[in-house]
Amino acid sequence: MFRHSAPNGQLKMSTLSEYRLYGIIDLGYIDISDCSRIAEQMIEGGVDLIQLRGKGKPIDELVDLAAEIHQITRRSATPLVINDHAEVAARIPVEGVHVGQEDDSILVARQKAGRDLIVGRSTHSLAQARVAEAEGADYIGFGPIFATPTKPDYKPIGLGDIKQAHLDVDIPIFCIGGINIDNLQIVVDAGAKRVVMLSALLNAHSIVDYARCATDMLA
Ligand code: TZP
Ligand code: MG
Repeated sequence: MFRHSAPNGQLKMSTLSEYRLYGIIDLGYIDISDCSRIAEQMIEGGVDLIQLRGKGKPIDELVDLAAEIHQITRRSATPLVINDHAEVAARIPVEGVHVGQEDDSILVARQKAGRDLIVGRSTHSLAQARVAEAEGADYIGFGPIFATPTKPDYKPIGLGDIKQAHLDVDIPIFCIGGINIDNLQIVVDAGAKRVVMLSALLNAHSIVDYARCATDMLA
């Protein structure tokens, strides 16, 4: 159970498994000056969980940005997760960190953050999914399902293992990679309950409408 306080003092209790749509604010797609507005639009559209991804950005810059975005996400008690850099979570009270296969272990990420928080892991196979659960991840990303310009070097794993992943692993699974409104239904039909959308959301004409459509399809 993940517990966090809404600013009105009420304790909001949610399980990660209730979340359906995970949005990523990726600085490779948008300008730093747009981050707060995009976070607001994601929340208005019903995005359940937001990640800040800033590949190659200096830690101090990510710390400042995380603080700014957290002012927004905390109002609706939407968890904010920092990609790669648990040290940001040691300085800003964000709700989580996300680590890939080549990043810190789950344990090291928790140690660097210095407190109990959500730790997610990227996985690209059933074997990696099982290991991530055994290592104590709170959720996994599973993919890339489809080829994606966001991670052009990664070979897509396709739809075939999604059902088995849900049988093998008890922690929440967020399917990721090339997912958009046009292919979401086949991802759901393949067994997905939760998805990450990055470029599809950030490139949407209306992030609010796009996210609402996706959350309806995942309901
Ligand atoms: N990890 C696996 S695929 C991926 C990440 C970060 C990229 C997802 O981005 P998009 O634009 O939704 O394909
Ligand atoms: Mg990473």
